[in-house]
Amino acid sequence: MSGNDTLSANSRYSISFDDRFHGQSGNDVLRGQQGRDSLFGGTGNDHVDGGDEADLVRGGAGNDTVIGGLGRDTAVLGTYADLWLDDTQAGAFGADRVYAGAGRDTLNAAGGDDKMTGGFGDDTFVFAATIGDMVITDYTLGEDALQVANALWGGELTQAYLDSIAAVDGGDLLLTFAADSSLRLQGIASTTGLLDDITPF
Ligand SMILES: [Ca+2]
Repeated sequence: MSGNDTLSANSRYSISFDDRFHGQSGNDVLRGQQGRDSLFGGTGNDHVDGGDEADLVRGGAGNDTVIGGLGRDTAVLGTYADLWLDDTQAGAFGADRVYAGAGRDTLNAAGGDDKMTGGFGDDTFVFAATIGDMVITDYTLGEDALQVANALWGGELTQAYLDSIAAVDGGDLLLTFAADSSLRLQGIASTTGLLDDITPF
């Protein structure tokens, strides 16, 4: 398909419940709804929504909005400035794998045990109060940024407080907010400089 397409895969009418859409060029709206879907926005500024279950959602080139929905999704946001959104969900059920790719991306982690790679560009990772055990594989101090819900901080956000919830674990920096609520920054050895990257909200 080319042009600006709006597709909706309502798998109530699908035997397999598995849909595959390629939007190609144009600003496409792809909605997977139920089923294990494979959605690719292609070029253009696309809206790609996996819906329920474990989907493969890809934005392609352009400033895309990519939504995982429920289930353990794999997301490849593609080039340019993309936005990742997710449903609130807990633990392994919502353990998404997100590759943001090149560009200044914004990744909103609403819940689940997600693993995120920002890729090239200064990326912003946003953590709502409902996060599970999150991992960022390539966090870069002073370039990437963290927005963290006030509800996750058990005290005033100072360097001393940050140090009190931080631990170096296996070469990573692990921030533990509560049981089953943490953020692992792979390859980061200390909290030095991290406070300047964090915006509470
Ligand atoms: Ca990026």
